[in-house]
Amino acid sequence: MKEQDKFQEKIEQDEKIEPKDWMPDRYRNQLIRMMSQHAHSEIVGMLPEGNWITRAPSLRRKMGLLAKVQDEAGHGMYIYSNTETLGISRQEMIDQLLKGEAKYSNIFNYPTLSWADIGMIGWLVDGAAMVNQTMLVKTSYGPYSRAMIRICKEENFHRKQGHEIVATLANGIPEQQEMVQDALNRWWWPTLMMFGPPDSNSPHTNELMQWKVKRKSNDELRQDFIDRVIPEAHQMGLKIPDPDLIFNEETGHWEIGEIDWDEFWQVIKGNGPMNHERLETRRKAHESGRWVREAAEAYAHKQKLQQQKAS
Ligand code: FAQ
Repeated sequence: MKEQDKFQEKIEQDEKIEPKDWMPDRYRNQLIRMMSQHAHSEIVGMLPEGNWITRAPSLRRKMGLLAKVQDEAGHGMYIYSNTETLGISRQEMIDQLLKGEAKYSNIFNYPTLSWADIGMIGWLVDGAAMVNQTMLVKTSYGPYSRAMIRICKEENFHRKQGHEIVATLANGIPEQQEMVQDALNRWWWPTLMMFGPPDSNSPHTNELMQWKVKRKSNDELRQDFIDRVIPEAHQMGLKIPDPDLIFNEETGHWEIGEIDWDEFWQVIKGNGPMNHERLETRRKAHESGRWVREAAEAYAHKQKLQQQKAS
């Protein structure tokens, strides 16, 4: 049987594709694109929350946030390693990010203006990421699928801590209620954009679904998220900032108004409110970590020489 046919049969039988298996170049490159963007998102995603570690309102909140940001770093490292199994080095991926050639999630190009934004990132952004990543647990590439199992467990915990922050503020004094509603007003639409452009305008979805890399389309996942999160918002007394929002009794689904896709394309082209600052912060962090990388390399080299001498 030809390699191409064997590959296709595995996909059809729902078997995982593993790093040493033959795969079409296009499948490999699509996964590198998607997984490296995902890893970059985890890394850049630490920045909006990291800004609030020193300003968390209590020791408990500070510990929770610190642990969450550390988890995101871990997810980034884990997904970079996963992507390396496809034949690209971590260094190459990081260079692409720092040169501004790689994409990362639109959502991390918005500022965190108040403590309520930290709750929104946990409840809404991690909530959206989880809907997407739960689908990716079933993706056809073995290493990515297995990484998603562990990552989803942690994201679920993040979502819960975000929900707790939002619910506490929504139950608080009028100023806290106002602050959390303001945060929802700013984060709602960019969060819906995280699922990607509408299916009718998504160049990669069809191909990725044929290969079972994606198991649901952008619009299907967006709808799953909307149906799950709107009742939660209402339960906390929050108002969804969408005058056209209606519940369709016949379909049992919430229907939203128009998403501003111009804003989405602008943000992912680098013209969002925080794109410049996010990349600058990453560049500085990379530069100031240079001595650590060099020291680790020198140590590893020395260890290797000692081992060679001993054997
Ligand atoms: N942001 O044809 P499609 C997280 C680009 S993790 C920026 O629909 P596809 C954890 C897309 O790349 C969040 N760009 O593409 C956390 C393509 O451009 P290209 C990240 C986007 O691949 C929480 C073009 O638009 N998760 O948040 C976005 O079929 C809290 C056309 O799009 C993942 O990356 C976007 N939102 O579907 C961390 C999950 N959407 O490459 C810290 C894995 C689309 O041709 C704190 N990725 N674009 O130049 C995926 O599931 C998919 O790749 C999609 C896009 C759904 C993101």
